[in-house]
Amino acid sequence: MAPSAVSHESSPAGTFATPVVQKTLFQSNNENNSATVVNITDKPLGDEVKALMGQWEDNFAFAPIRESQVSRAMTRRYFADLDEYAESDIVIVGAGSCGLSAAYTLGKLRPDLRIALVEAGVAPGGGAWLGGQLFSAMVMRKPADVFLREVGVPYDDEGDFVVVKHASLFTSTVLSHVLRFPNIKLFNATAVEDLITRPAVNDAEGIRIAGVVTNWTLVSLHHDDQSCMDPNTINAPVVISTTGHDGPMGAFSVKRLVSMQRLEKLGGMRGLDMQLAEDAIVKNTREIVPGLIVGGMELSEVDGANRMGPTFGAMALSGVKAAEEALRVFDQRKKENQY
Ligand code: AHZ
Repeated sequence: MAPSAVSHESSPAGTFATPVVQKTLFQSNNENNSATVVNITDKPLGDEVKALMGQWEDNFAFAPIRESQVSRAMTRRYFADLDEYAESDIVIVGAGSCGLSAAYTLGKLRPDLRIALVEAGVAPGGGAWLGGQLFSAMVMRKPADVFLREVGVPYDDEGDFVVVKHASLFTSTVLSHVLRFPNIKLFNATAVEDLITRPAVNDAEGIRIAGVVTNWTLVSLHHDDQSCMDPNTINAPVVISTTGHDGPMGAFSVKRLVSMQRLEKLGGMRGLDMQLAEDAIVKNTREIVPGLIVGGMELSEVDGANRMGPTFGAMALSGVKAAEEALRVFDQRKKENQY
């Protein structure tokens, strides 16, 4: 038996079994086809937290700590991760709406693969913390509502499209799922500043992509005013690049393909046409050079596709397709990736 109302006069901690809800779970569709979720916010505040309340003066103290314990707890894990993920199976560059959706899909389909998610910003999520013009709501055209039900994000159904009440709810939910996968490591504040290449097995293809070159983003931003700050590397037979459209950090991998003369030129993202843009991005999400899958708005720069502005269904489903494409070529690229 558990108390149903929030009360400061709680039973002592340990009297009641406290259910731990690991994540929001999608249960079923209701008649309006909107997501019904078991939401952690539907649970009353837990007994353990309630037991703290009203006790701050007399019975409250943190457990003891020494600063070196904090330092070692962080650095030991980070350096172990750097060691483990130096050889990854798949690297995803950019943790915006497309990259996060790709990571989620891969995490679900292939718990056996080691997946590094490299994000230049301190805060993952790219442009998906707000809808258009800094408004809160996020619009997704159907059938991208399937992805919202998959990850457990509720929405209003408006017929041909659905609306999430705040874009941040989508981004934070997908991010929280991605971070829980034991085989995915997010390296944020870390920029991909080059691609690792190898001669392609098929000469006509010139090169294949065999990993990424990384640096702390703050270091990457200072190559012009500091001398020689060499990078780090992550080897992987498949890289998924989702760095967004051109901008200070965007379209990174495809611009690098042009400067290394593997692509003659970029098509350049075209003007806004929601109707055309979303289908084109999802349908054309693909491996553009052996070992390099490009998805999301980065692809619009390759193909000269339209932009869609503030409608995000194509980003979620381009992420799903990028994961599918990566798995389609994975065994072959892994076989080629012998040195
Ligand atoms: O920080 C970038 C962002 O989080 C990250 N990124 C860019 N270059 C990087 C690099 N190394 C590591 N060299 C890098 N990370 O990539 C992420 C891109 O996220 P995004 O939200 O910009 O791109 P997306 O394709 O996932 O979503 C695009 C959203 C847009 S823009 C748009 C329009 O203008 O029409 N419409 C939509 C839906």
